[in-house]
Amino acid sequence: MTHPDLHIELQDNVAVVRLARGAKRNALSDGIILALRDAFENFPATIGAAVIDGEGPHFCAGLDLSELQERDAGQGVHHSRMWHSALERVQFGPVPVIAALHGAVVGGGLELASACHIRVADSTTFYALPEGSRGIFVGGGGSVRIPKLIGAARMTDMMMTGRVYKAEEGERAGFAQYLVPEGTAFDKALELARRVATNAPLTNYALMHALPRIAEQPADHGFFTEALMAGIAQNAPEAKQRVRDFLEGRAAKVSKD
Ligand code: 1HE
Repeated sequence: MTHPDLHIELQDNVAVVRLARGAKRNALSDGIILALRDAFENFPATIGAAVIDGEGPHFCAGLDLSELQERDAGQGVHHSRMWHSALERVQFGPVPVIAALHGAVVGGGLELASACHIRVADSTTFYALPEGSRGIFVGGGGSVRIPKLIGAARMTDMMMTGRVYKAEEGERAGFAQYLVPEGTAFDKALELARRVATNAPLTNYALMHALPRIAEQPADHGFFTEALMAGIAQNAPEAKQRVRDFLEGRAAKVSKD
């Protein structure tokens, strides 16, 4: 499924997914959400990482509020579950996803960003959950994912008081792993995606699919899952080749520069 407000461009082994509804601050209509789900289900096997970006001065203004008005309770449940299935494909899909954040990252926009694996924010970024003041609740997985980034206490405060986090304090709170100058989030995200795409596929798979599950498990289960994943990863021919490359002086050393 394609959608005029979601542009997908394959740049070698990186997919660039761009919300393209700048006039409405990239507000997420049902059509965009379904197209997003579809995109992450159908990348060619050559794609090794993805970047999500937003057109114009804001990453995303969240749910398209103009679509909210006509829904009853049952439809609201199904609508939320639709968002869950789409963002589940982003988080647990085929490839790591880097979000390039700028301007408003609010409501469902923050829910989308929190389903990505790495968030790069430029200095214009701000984070908010206006659901609190609109009389609604998060519905795109935010209550599960956002506390994992910043803690339930901060999320409660944001929704109860309308608190807005600016770029720098947002990075300190845990929203983004990278803070970059204005206008450079996309370039940095693309650079990281290219690097991530060079990893052994099983390593990326372990980081996307095993690590978050291990984090949810009791410690003794987590250690056991870790051991299984470690054994599988190291058994791959690619892992053996990479270790051989290092031992024979062909691979880069770890460097702090
Ligand atoms: C929208 C939306 C939207 C803008 N749905 N149309 N999200 C919110 O509550 C955030 C609402 N938006 C804003 O607070 C502001 O628009 C922004 C801070 C993001 C940007 O401000 P600004 O001054 O750059 O733009 P603007 O003039 O407010 O908006 C430009 C147009 O986009 C305008 O339409 P126009 O026809 O008058 O030009 C806005 O109405 C429209 N627009 N945001 C629909 N969100 C799975 S559950 C998730 C629940 C939520 O996400 S709730 C939070 C929703």
